[in-house]
Amino acid sequence: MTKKKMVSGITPSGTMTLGNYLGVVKQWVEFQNEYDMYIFIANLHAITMPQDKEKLRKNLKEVSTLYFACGMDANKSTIFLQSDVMEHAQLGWIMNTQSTMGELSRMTQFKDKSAKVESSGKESIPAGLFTYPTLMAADILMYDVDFVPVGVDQKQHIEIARDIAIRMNNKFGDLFTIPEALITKNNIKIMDLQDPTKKMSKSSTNPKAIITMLDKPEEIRSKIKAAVTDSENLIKYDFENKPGVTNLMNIYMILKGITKEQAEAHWNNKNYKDLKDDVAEAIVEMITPIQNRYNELYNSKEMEQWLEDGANKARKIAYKKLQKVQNNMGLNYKRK
Ligand code: ATP
Ligand code: LTN
Repeated sequence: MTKKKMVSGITPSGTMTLGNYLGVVKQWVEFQNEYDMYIFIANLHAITMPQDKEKLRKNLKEVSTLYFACGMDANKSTIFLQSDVMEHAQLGWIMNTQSTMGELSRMTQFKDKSAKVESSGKESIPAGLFTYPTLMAADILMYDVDFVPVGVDQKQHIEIARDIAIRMNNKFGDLFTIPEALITKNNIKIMDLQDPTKKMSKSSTNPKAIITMLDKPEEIRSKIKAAVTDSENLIKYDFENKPGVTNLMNIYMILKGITKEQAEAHWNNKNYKDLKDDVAEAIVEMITPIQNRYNELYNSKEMEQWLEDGANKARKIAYKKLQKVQNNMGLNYKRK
């Protein structure tokens, strides 16, 4: 039986966070045995926000190395840098012409990120931030995937990719498989440690608010110790009223693979210090082997080769898909 397919990626707009890892990467690693996976580093999406070129280079190398250190395996999955497969940008252009200003204007990510650029007062809003979902639609529709494993904040982008696919299939003949979003287990979002009503985000300007996959054990312990909770000293799963405590519980629950009830029982009659100590130790225990592997892989020829092989594999599929799209749309003069 042929395997079902999946595609996903992370933008190298900062160092991968614990949110990215627990939200998606951990699950990609588990899906590898069952699915045919296309996993890339979305560097073309990163430049939709202003980037410093040296920082971008560093971030992209860190994110790629972390993919492998976290357990993504080039022998099982197709792993590559988005810009190495040029067909993504070309199909992205085509998607641009097949989407509308109205549907792009409704994207909440655009509203949030453009507000951020505007409030910085330093830059104007890049047009690429507005058309971001059309490139993402190209990334997804290129590989005829069944599922797109992402965090809940990306759901709207998968929906627009589906809409574009349906519209183009109707107009130009059967071109694309209609993909489905596969949202993180229980829709859990890991929240900002200083403002637990906001998602933990790798482009956050406050380093204390996020845990990156490269933080040292002492940094992790001190950030968890300083995480915002409340004054009740009662460990209860209740996001509405106790977002800080619930966020820490979520982190522990995902790391240990336990339910809310088990977590509440575990901390019955314990205090916030116990909660924070347990959470910090669970993160350190998970992250240490990943960081050891990261140090072995960073600067290795082996990793460069994996990314090159991944791009070669992806390119073959992407080339064929782009040709078919162009043929069906009347863009080629030779073939029909
Ligand atoms: P940025 O700050 O640049 O927006 P980000 O940290 O939000 O970056 P993305 O690259 O946008 O990360 O997301 C990569 C994947 O990780 C997406 O599928 C996203 O839904 C998921 N993800 C990101 N942050 C979290 C989080 N805090 N909790 C759970 N999943 C997350
Ligand atoms: N927008 C996504 C990254 C991304 C992506 C994709 C995810 C770009 N192209 C295609 C899944 C499929 C994000 O997580 N910020």
